[in-house]
Amino acid sequence: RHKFWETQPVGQYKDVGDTSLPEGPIEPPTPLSEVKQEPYNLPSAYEWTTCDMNSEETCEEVYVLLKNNYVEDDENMFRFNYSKEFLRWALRVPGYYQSWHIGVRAKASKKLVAFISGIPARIRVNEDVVKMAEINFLCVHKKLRSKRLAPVMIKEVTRRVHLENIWQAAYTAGVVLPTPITTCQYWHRSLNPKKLIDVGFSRLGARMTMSRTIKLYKLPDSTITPGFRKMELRDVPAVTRLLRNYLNQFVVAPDFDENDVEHWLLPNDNVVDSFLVESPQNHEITDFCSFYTLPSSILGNQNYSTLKAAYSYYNVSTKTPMNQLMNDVLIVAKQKDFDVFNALDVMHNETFLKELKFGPGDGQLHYYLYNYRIRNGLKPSGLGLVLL
Ligand code: MYA
Ligand code: JJ1
Repeated sequence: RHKFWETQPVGQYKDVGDTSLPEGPIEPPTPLSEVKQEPYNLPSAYEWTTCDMNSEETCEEVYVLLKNNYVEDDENMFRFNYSKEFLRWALRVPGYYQSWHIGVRAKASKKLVAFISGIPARIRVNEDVVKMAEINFLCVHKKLRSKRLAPVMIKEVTRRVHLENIWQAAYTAGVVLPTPITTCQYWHRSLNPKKLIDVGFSRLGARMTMSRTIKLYKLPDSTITPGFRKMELRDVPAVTRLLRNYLNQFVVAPDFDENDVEHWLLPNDNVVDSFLVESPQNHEITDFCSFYTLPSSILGNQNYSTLKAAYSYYNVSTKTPMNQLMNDVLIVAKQKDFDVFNALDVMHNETFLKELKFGPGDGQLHYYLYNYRIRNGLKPSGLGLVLL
């Protein structure tokens, strides 16, 4: 059934539920001298290219490929439209390898027709911190689909990850592959219900009028929690402590240091927004919340071309109730003109989703590890990891 994935060191369907298999790497590392030194072969009309995301021109090419060919919903009404700024942030991370930003070009035209990327990360699984690659932005041009290009790209990124002496990876996908460590549900909180209904993102509920719907989703004009403010550079040490302590309780979570927090969580215009609660009494930082900006193109609507979506990222509450904290972040997102606020049922998100009027979407997100077996089934609430 999975001609490619059956050959890979990932949890296989036949092994699901086999408790005799040990947790940890599925196969041991091989000596670096035994890692294949040359790239895998592509069909002869195509060639590998390493994408320099510092180059405005290359970044634009990756952006355009994804804008026209990346992930869509099941009815092909929306397509992710990651901005160039976002792609630079997502790929030029602390300690990144340019060799893991891999493109495929048509030899004749030099047009970029496929892409896959990896970034380095330390991911803790139970007690073990494992060096991994996070694989994302796998994309093959619509005209080149179903030609088995994706397996070649996955093998090539795997080879280049191995060359850096890294043997595990984490990735997410909307499709089911062998075999998810857990499956998460997308939830959506309408901020601009009229537009969402007009573009077919949501529908008027039974016995609901437009004006009742608008009233239902109305939010206060300004945030409520005293001491709620934007995160700044000087907050990096305190936020790192708060977040590390919080992420400790999850089975799978990133092992963030101050450098990582500065990169991933310090506000970056139109890419990532972060807020915290600083106690007005003792100036202690007690709570934190964040979201990233990922618009989608609206396919074939007369009136609108983009859906402005915010995605819940890392949130920590120790003093402000999670509901109140997230209500404040919804207020900020509304102020910033987002149409919808999206979240997965990971970490403690279930504690606020229903109360804050999120509804389940029609999409799921499956989480995977490459060459690492997790013994016990993991619930979404055991996941402390959000991939972009
Ligand atoms: S998830 C986002 C993926 N991108 C999209 O959905 C964008 C729109 N779609 C496309 O561009 C194409 O449909 C893609 C497949 C490129 C997805 N992850 O070439 P094919 C398997 C893994 O004929 P195409 C993200 O970016 C499929 O089961 N495998 O198919 C994370 C089949 O194998 P098998 C996938 O449709 C990516 C084979 O590919 C995916 O032309 C993580 C068919 O190939 C998928 N999303 O192209 C990648 N979709 O026969 C894995 C299909 O066995 C990383 N397939 O069923 C693994 C870790 C690597 C590093 C390891 C380091 C140690
Ligand atoms: O956004 C998604 N679904 C929306 C739109 C559905 C349009 C028709 N298919 C949705 N809307 C309902 C909202 C409603 C608001 C009021 C309350 C009730 C709910 O459900 C879905 C997620 O639900 N998104 C996708 O399908 C996009 C792909 C998701 C997989 C992503 C894979 C990414 C890989 C990255 O590595």
